[in-house]
Amino acid sequence: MTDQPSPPHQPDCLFCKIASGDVPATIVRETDTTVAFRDINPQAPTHVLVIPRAHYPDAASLSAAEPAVAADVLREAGEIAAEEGVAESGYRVVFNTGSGAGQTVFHAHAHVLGGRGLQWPPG
Ligand code: D5M
Repeated sequence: MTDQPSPPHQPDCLFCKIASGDVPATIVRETDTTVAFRDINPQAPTHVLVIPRAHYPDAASLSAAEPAVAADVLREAGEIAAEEGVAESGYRVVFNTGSGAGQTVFHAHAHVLGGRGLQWPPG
């Protein structure tokens, strides 16, 4: 039994429910601090989301509060790219931050996109 505080959790958050297993998802990797699953609306042949188990509304608030977990999310993104076979051809890690940038789920998440040519600048 440890006295560590539970990570922040928001009962009505979709990604908190995926992290806890209350909502099903196609999980590709899990660690003590992160969960990675396939995006329900893939924008590329590889499109995986990496989330912290803890609830923070976006990447900036996650990295301010728990920089080690933000680093875990980035490390997992790289591991997934390697496992999915897109690391050599190139891939993108995206944190949409704020509704003006297209964020629709307000639980921090990295999109890992690869397996096709990706345009720059992004739309
Ligand atoms: O990205 C939010 C992403 O979350 C978007 O690409 C769809 C994805 N999404 C939404 N619901 C689900 C479920 N249930 N499983 C898997 N993926 C899901 P954003 O950057 O906030 O626009």
